[in-house]
Amino acid sequence: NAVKKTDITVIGVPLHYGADRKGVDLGPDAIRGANLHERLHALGYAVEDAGDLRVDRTLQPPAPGEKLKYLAEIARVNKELYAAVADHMGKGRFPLVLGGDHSIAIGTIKGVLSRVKRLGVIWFDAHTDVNTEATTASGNIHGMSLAAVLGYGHPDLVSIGGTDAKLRPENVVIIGARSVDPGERAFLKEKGVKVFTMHDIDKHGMKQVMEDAMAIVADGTDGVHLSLDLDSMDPGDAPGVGTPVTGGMSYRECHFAMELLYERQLLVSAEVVEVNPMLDHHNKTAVAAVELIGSAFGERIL
Ligand code: HAR
Ligand code: MN
Ligand code: MN
Ligand code: MN
Repeated sequence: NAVKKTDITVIGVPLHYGADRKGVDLGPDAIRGANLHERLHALGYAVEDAGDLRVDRTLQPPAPGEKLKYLAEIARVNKELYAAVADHMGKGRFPLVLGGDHSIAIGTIKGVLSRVKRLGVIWFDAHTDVNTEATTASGNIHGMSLAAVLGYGHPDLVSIGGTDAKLRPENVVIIGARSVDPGERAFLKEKGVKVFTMHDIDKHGMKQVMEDAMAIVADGTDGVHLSLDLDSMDPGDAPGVGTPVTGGMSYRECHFAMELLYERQLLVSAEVVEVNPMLDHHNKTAVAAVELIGSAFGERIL
């Protein structure tokens, strides 16, 4: 069920509540508008678009200090996403989920877990998204999604898609981290999640980091999910994100990482998140996202 010669289903999730910042809900159409389908077609894939999940646009802002902002709607949308991903994968298709903010990783990964019990996850991000309501400073659920799929956090998030199939911390790697909260640092250490920080990329180079990362996520698993937060890239190359952090992965490093991923043929599913066209310049970040997807699906220079 690796990427090559697989039929792809695109699922849009125009959700911004996990970031509590407007614009990222326009991500799916910005990515489509950057010729996602044409690019995948040119590589020989059969692509179907399931359209966008419905999101309630009318919610009132949360009370100040709320630690799980918009929890009910985020949980509802993620449950629908879980079901959609499980359904399309059940038909032998490769789900490619377009965010939306990174809280949608909960629905995506739970859906994939329902089909691939021993799942590896490769999570590109400037952040590590392992806060819970106990540690978050912002109350933004997009900073809690990785913790939730590992089984930690609010029951309404953790229980999405059932709790039988579990993502195990030893099967997860984070790449590109450079903004980690104190509570997250403790969580990562305690649970044993391997993080390749920007320091590691600087020190060892992307080739070595990817080889080590892929060895970890491939070990004892039957497939790997790619969770690509565009803020993993340097804001100079990907300015259209809600929480930019300087000193990120360069355009070339990111491309190379995706090319190496394709070479290993590990992927069974992918999501691209946090593209915010309202903060972007000429759709640059969505274009970069589509180019990265192209590389992850086999595009080469020659
Ligand atoms: N760690 C911070 C928080 O919990 C920032 C979260 C992240 N933003 C994202 N996710 N785009 O990676 O609020
Ligand atoms: Mn993220
Ligand atoms: Mn991030
Ligand atoms: Mn390319």
